[in-house]
Amino acid sequence: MEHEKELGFNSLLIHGGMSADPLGSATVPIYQTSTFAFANVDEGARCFAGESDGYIYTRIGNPTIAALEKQIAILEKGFGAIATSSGMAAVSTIYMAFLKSGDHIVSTDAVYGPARGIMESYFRKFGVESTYLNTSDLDAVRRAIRPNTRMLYIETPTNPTMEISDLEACCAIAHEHGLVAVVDNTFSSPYLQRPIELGADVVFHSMTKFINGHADIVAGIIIAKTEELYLTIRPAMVGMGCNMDPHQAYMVLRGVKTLAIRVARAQENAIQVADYLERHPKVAWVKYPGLKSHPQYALAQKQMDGPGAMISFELKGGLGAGKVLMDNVRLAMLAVSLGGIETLIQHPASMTHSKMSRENREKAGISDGLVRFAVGIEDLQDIIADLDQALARI
Ligand code: LCS
Repeated sequence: MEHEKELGFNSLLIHGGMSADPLGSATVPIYQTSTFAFANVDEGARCFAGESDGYIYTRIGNPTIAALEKQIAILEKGFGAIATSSGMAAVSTIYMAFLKSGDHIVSTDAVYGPARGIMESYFRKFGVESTYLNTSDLDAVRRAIRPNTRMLYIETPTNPTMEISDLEACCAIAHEHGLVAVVDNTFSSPYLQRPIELGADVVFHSMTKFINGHADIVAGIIIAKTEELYLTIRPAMVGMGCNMDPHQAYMVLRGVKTLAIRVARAQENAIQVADYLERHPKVAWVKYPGLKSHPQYALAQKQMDGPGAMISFELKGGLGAGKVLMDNVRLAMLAVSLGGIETLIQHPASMTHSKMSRENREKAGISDGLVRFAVGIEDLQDIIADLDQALARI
């Protein structure tokens, strides 16, 4: 569309990145093909030389995937985006694109478990060093930077501790030291937080979560602030074969259209659920950026357009009580993942973050009793009634 710059967020969700289809299709067609025919040898050579924008091969690029990349780049205010097969493919691509043997990365301790796991296993094997710390402590971030530090990788809010890092300040520190500032924006989605506006160089998502939002697809995407960054990341994705499939792209294009109404509704529910939990006599603590008791409540108000739909909490009875709760919910599904239309509950210490050492989990604030609650878009009274009946069994 010509006038994209003037459109609001909701209109961009529907029209952003859409080009007029020659046959008038209202949706982006699925180009379910592995390869594309060239008109002649010279045209093929021009495509490979980058002198023509014709498509070559779906691992390198595909019109359905390109439409999604354009859409998300617009929403995140980046130069361009690179879709990947999963959120973890996005993480691997980013590491591979920017890090080399001898480099060092500083990152959030309560980052999504496997993002830290592959750094501390595979990338360490290739000589990449890492320091994980609470990136909401800016002095600690400054102190951790070494002459060989290349990347500051922030997740905010964190999975599952709901800690918030000051993106503007963290990105400024990164740039003072010549580091690339990478932000995992999965928990907020571009509807609630746009890190590039706050200084990030590279943003990524597990689109498995809010962006697709229907628990039927695993997918990821990386958004680059500049053309130079885009051209650094894209070949790493293509070379490692981390590409998305056209059908997957179509599903996400379908899901993203309702991002704003889904997140707004789930958030409305979450605000009430967090309040309910905080008042419940069997609950020890609740961590939700929309509660005044959250240690970074003011920062969340400043850098996010809303507190989102993820809550973590612990019961007074610790892990034992948490297990009774998780085994007795009926509406909420006991399952990992988040950001879908349905309410999910899970136990990070034995599930999403079970591969972390106990020591690292404790340092990152992931206690054994921590329960993570991903609020869906069901009726609020049903979500609360479900928690109520399960809590009554403790
Ligand atoms: N970043 C964050 C913040 C995530 O929560 C996840 C997945 C990823 C990256 C990786 O994305 P994926 O490859 O799964 O698309 N988080 C999950 C979770 O909390 N439960 O199940 C998966």
